[in-house]
Amino acid sequence: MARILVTGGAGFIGANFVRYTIDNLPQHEITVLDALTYAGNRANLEGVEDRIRFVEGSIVDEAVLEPLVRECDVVVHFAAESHNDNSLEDPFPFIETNLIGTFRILQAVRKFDKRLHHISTDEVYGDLALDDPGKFTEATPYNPSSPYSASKAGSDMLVRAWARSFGIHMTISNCSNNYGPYQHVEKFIPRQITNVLAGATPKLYGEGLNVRDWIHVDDHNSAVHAIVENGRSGETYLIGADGELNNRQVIEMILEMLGKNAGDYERVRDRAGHDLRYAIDYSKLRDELGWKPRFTGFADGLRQTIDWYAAHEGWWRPQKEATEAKYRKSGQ
Ligand code: NAD
Ligand code: TDX
Repeated sequence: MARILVTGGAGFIGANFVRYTIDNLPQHEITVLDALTYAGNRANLEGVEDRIRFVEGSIVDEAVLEPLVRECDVVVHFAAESHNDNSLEDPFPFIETNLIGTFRILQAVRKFDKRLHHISTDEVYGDLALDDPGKFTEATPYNPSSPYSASKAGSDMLVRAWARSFGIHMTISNCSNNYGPYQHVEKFIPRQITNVLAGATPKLYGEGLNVRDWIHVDDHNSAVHAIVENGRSGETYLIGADGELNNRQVIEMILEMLGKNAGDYERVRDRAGHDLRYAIDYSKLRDELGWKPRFTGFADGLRQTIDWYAAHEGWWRPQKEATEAKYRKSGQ
């Protein structure tokens, strides 16, 4: 049994982590610390609230953070500003939460000698060419492109420095693009699903040839548990599930699964600095920890995700109009 402090536990991946833990590892005690930004939503924890302790507050706020870290065994740190497009419009919250917030967590785990698992992204490695046969590995040099990915790269570097300089017990995971229930409608897959459900046209950036390496959120979270339980302190593990597809393929699949013509989408302004391709080699995680993904068929996972959004209009409707208003302003 462990007392786990989950930062960002009211967001997409964090809330799924809480649910996954309650369903599969119910011996653990969970405290969620979440600032409930536009991306955080108490409704993501509906049905499990009585199984956890929920604290509303920011990881930047030492007065809130420190007692929670003191009382836990391990911090699983999901809290972040997570959307590339937002980081292009207004980078400051990314600097504050992803860098200063992670710094505060590091100081607290150092002070109370606690274990930290830091959740990060494959975007810290920059991008690969479309015709590059290679994939990212733990040895790929950092080369982030956007304010978001630079802030995550910086947070990873801080975690490594605190391990080397102060001997904190930590692991880091860098995961590829997640999909599944409770993902904010600003992100690619839920935006397109809810566009179709709302009678609007799906929006593809540029030519749509950019490749993302999709992983179901439950596979990300089972890998996080494998690392928290058996990962070696000081190590980084890449998490992926061999899910490479370009955006055009994904948008066409969504349209077809919802009974529309595959070509019923609109091309909009491309993202500035748009990364071309992400691809993960997860052999270290597989070979060292024996982890493997459960959702190996993207089409099945996507269908299940579409069904979830179709059945939960009351969850996504309140975010939809404000999100699309933001996109309209930036011509996307
Ligand atoms: P999200 O935006 O859905 O959720 C982020 C959560 O963090 C929200 O609940 C928000 O309220 C909370 N938060 C933000 N600032 C905070 C602060 N200062 N203090 C406390 N809580 C705060 O993001 P997500 O997609 O669930 O991503 C979670 C983590 O996983 C992030 O660290 C992200 O970089 C990483 N990641 C995401 C993906 C992906 O595909 N979504 C892939 C790899 C890694
Ligand atoms: O409307 C859209 N149309 C479109 O073509 C949106 C919102 C996105 N896109 C494209 C941009 C990307 O190539 O789809 C792809 C995926 O976009 P996002 O969902 O914004 O994800 P991405 O930028 O790849 O980053 C995601 O994966 C890595 C997460 O948001 C990050 O938090 C994570 O670190």
